[in-house]
Amino acid sequence: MNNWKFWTCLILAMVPFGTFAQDTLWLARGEWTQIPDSVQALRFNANDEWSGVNATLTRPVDAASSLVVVNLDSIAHTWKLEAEGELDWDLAALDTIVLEMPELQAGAYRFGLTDEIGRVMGASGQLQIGLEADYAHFHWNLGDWSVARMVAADLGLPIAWNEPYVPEQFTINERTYPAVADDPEALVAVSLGDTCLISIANHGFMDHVFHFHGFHVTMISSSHHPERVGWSKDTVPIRMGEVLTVQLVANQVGMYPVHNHNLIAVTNAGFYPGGMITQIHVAP
Ligand SMILES: [Cu+2]
Repeated sequence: MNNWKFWTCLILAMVPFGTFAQDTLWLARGEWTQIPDSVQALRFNANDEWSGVNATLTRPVDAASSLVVVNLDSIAHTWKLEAEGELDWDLAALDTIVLEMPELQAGAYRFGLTDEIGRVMGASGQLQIGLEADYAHFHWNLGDWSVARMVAADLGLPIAWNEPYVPEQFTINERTYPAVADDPEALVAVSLGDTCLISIANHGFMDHVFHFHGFHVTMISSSHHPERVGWSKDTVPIRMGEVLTVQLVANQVGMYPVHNHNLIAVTNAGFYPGGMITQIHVAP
């Protein structure tokens, strides 16, 4: 090795791996209140304080990185990144591990717990690769929640998977409408002529379908339906476990709703309107 290569390697080796905005996730259990219910939930928090909302990871295209995961829960879990190669890790109780994240192509990916308790209690989020460069970017993590299942999971009891699934709450980024509209990541606020991206991940236990008023969106990426890339639609299905990215061109001013087309999913514990509703605001 010649001299400049030696020094370049030495300097690179001293740069800490993973100097990205969110390089640590804190897995914690805490109280999650969705009126009339209040249940224990699991989340990947953005810091060591309970937020009730799963943090989002962003990374550039084609750059390996590391991720620190701090398990503040008193039981072991299993963690998975749903990308090529299906990357799995074990998280021991109250342990901290460093995950080596591979280089990935542009798009959105799901990560989350894969053990039964972790899945039902809702610890899963999005990894966004190379989506922040050119456009404003929003994201919707979709969740459907059965209080009975969450209580059972919190107590360590088996989940009655064969019984009818009757979720009471339907969330975007762990919030129900109208609180969804207070989330700047979920409310699409742009100016006339802007182009923006929306990454949508279905972390729930049923399929969902979203109807956009006022706009057609163009499919940019899809984990389950890559053949749909390039389609322009005003109604977008998101299968269980699917993550996709759509592009929206704000070609008219105004306020427009976006909502789940399944009517039960636009209620909060049976009351309409609620659940999976957000809005697009286009300023002049
Ligand atoms: Cu509609």
